[in-house]
Amino acid sequence: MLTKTFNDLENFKQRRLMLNRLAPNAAFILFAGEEGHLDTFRPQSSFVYLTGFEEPSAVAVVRTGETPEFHLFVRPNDAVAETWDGHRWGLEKAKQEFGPNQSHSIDDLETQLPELLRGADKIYFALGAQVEDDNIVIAARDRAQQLDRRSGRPKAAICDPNEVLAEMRMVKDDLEIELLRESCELSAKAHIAAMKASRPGLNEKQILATLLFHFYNENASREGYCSIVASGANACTLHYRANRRDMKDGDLLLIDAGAEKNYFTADITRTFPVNGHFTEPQKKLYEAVLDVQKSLIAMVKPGSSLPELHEKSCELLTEKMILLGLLSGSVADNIESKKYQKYYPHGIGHFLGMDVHDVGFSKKNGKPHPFVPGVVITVEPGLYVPEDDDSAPAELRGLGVRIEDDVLITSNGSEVLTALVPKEVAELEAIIGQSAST
Ligand SMILES: [Mn+2]
Repeated sequence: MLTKTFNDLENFKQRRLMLNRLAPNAAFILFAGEEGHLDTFRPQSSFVYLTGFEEPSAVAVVRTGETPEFHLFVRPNDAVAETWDGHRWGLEKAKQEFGPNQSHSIDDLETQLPELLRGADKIYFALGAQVEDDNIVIAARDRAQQLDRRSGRPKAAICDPNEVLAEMRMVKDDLEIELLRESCELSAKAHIAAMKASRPGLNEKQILATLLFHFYNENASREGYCSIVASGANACTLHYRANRRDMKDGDLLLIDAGAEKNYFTADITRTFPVNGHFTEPQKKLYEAVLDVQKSLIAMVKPGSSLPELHEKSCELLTEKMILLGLLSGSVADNIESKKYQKYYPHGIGHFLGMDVHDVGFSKKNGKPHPFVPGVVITVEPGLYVPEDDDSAPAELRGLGVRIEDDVLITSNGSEVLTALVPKEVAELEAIIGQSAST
C-alpha cells in the first residue's frame, strides 16, 4: 500500500502556495507518469514535490491567483485492477489524504481540464515528454480560450515549469537536506561495504550485489541511477554499465553508485585497487585527482558557481596532466586547444536532489549563477587514460580515476555530505578486502 512516506501534507501545501508568489495567475499541470510493465513505478520528481502522491497515471493541476486551487486526477478504485496491481487511493481517499480542493477521475481529465485553465495567463507544462499528454494539454488550452472568447484573451502561453520549479527545488530546505543526508549516509555505508568485500577474482556483478544489499537493507527505494562498477580499463568508459567483468589482481575499481530514499538520491564515486595496494603509477594518478578534488571542494561556498568550479577543474587537472606526462606545453595552450578533454571529457559536477542530475541553473542570462545556502552539488573530477593511447606513458594506459562527493552549500562555506567514505590512500589500503575471507 502506498503511503505518505517522506513528508507531511503541510510541506506540500506550502510548496504549492509558493507557486502563487512566483507565478501569479497561472496553471501548473504535472503528470505523474505511467507504470511500465517490468520496472517499478517512480513518479516524476516535480509531481511528487508538489503533491506527495505516489500513484501512476495521476495528474496535478495547481491554479495560482486570487483563489489558489489544487486539483488531483487519480485512478478510481477498481477491485479487479487492484487485485493485480495493488491498492489505489481512489477519489474520495485521495481528497481526504492529499488535500486537493477537488479530486477527479483520471478518465475525466480531457473534459475537466479546459475549465481549470480558464483565465490563466500562463500554463506551466513540460511539453515533449509524451505526445499524448501534449495533445491533451494543447487541446484544453485552446478550448479554455474558446470558453473565454468574449474576454478577448489570447491563448495562454505554455511555459516550461522548470522556470519556476527548478528555482524552488534547487535550494533545499531543512527537511530536504535531512532526507538527502540520510541517502548520502546509507550510500556511503554501501560503498564502504563494497571496499571491504573487494578482492581479485570476484566479478564486478558481485560488488554490485554488495552495494545493492546494503542499499535495500537500509530501506532505500531504488538505485538513484544505474550503478557503475568498472574494473580495469572499464573505468575509462564514463557510463560503463555492463558490470560483468572478472576483476584481476592489480586492477583499479571505479564505483559510481548512490541510493535513493524518500525521493532524494546520493551520487558517490570512489576508485581503489581491487587487491588493496596501489601500484606507484596508480597512486600518482589517484593522488593527482584527489588533490584537485580537495582544492575544488575548498572553493565551494555561497557566491561560487558550477561554471567557476568547472573552469578551475580544467586548469588544475591540466596542470596534473602535464606533470604526469600526458600532455606537454603550457596549461593555457592545452586549455585553449581543448587537448585536456582527451583525459577529462566531462563536467565538474551537477546539482543533486530528487533527481541525480537535479534541476537548477548553472548560468542565468549567460552569467554564472552563484550558489546560495541550501544548494547541493557533486564535485567529481576524473582522469581517464585510454588503453590504446600510444602518446600516454605506458604505465598509465588503461587507468581511470574519478572521485565524487556530494557537497551542501552552507551559510559560511560547505559541508561534504559523503565524507564518511574514505578517499585517502592510506585509509583505502587499510579497509579494502577486510571482509574478503568471510
Ligand atoms: Mn555525478
